[in-house]
Amino acid sequence: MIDSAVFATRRAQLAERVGDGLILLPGNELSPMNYADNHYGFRQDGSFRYYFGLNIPGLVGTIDANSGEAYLFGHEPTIDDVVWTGPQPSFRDLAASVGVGQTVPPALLQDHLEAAIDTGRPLRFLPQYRPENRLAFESLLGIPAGDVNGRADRGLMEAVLKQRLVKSDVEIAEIERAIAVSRDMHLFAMRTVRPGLWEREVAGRIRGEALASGGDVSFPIIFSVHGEVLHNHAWANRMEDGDLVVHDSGAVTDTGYCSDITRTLPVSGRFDGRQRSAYEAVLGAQLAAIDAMKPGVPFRDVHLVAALAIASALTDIGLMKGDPAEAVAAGAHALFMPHGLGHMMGMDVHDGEAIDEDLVGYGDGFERSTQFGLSALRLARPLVPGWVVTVEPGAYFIPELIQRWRSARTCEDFINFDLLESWVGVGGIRIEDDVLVTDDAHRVLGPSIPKQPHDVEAVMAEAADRRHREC
Ligand SMILES: [Mn+2]
Repeated sequence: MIDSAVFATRRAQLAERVGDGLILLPGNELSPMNYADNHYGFRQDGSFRYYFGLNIPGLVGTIDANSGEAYLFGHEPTIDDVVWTGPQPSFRDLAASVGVGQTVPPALLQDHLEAAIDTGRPLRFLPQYRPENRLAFESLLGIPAGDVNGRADRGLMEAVLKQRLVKSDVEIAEIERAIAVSRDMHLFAMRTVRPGLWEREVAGRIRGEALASGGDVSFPIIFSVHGEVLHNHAWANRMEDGDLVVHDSGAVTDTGYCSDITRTLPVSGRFDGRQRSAYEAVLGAQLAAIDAMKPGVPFRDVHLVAALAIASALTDIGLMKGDPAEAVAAGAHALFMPHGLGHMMGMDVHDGEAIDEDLVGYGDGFERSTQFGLSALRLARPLVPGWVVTVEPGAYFIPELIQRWRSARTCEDFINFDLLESWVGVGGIRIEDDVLVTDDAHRVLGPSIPKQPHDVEAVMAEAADRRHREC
């Protein structure tokens, strides 16, 4: 439960920053799965929840930027609502719990918006990622659904991001609560993974940990022995001795804050020689990158610290050759790590990207690179105290990519393709933690989750021992 004054203060700050006009912030609706009344679990829009707190579908909030007044549009529960979903608190009380005194029936929303437009003041809204909200805008405002995002208000987008990306102590505490759930999810996986189990047998129960905490997963769980497929949501493989399994998952708390943590486990319970050397390359890169984080340092530079650490370690292994710094400048490391080092995290697992990915991560003189790998970096600009950023380097052995680079002779001065071909099958490794930028440096958030190879192996071995004793 977050105090009502927190939401009132956020709205007042936004109104002051934006200055004039009416700010329109629609919440999310329930999304149907396969027919209208059978819907997916509800997930509120991040910006609506940040300013209006309520985790209920079908609401709309407005903030008058001139007067600072806020309105919530929704209806009082009907007897039908009570019959089907049980006794409900009154809408007026819910609005009061987030500091809003003015509740208005949804039928009056159009008049409210038109009254503002008639006075010649701007109506300001964010880009809408849900099609039903774009359709609602079409019928409310007469803007064709396909044009809605083009008419989003740049000043509002910047003001909301400036506010949402810098986390308060209350928000950091909520994120750490989500990471505590992540810890349960990861320890469960470490204690359960073994040869012969199907990925889905573990992934389904990992989600159970998130649900049992009172929240849910913050995004679909990635749990796969094909970790080289970066966003593999299938869980369709049987885990075999000698496999590595990438487990990238997160929780969302009942207050709407996320975690996003990745660990990579040896299915056998012990890393073999090649797995260990590649794992240590990734872990070394993650620790070096975290160490480089402090206010004012561009996250692009932190990404390059990780890239250089991976290139250096892979050169020691013999998979890369030549000067590691030159290899990174040429983009050769991206054969192994084709993604960016991390992203903002908060109420959304990619915080702020629902508003605009480039506005979150670029600007301040930073432009997105076109180089393969670096072009996938979502955040480049200098770090600011209060930001929470994921740090998630990886190393992957992607057969199709290796083949393509080999036949095109891409970066051949830096890659030992002959040795590399014998590594196809190792799969992928990623290690991710959530890091707060503090006033002078950084802090890795949450309770610690084993990531040193011997710590991961110890958790797995202890669980295996217990299983044997119970047999
Ligand atoms: Mn992530």
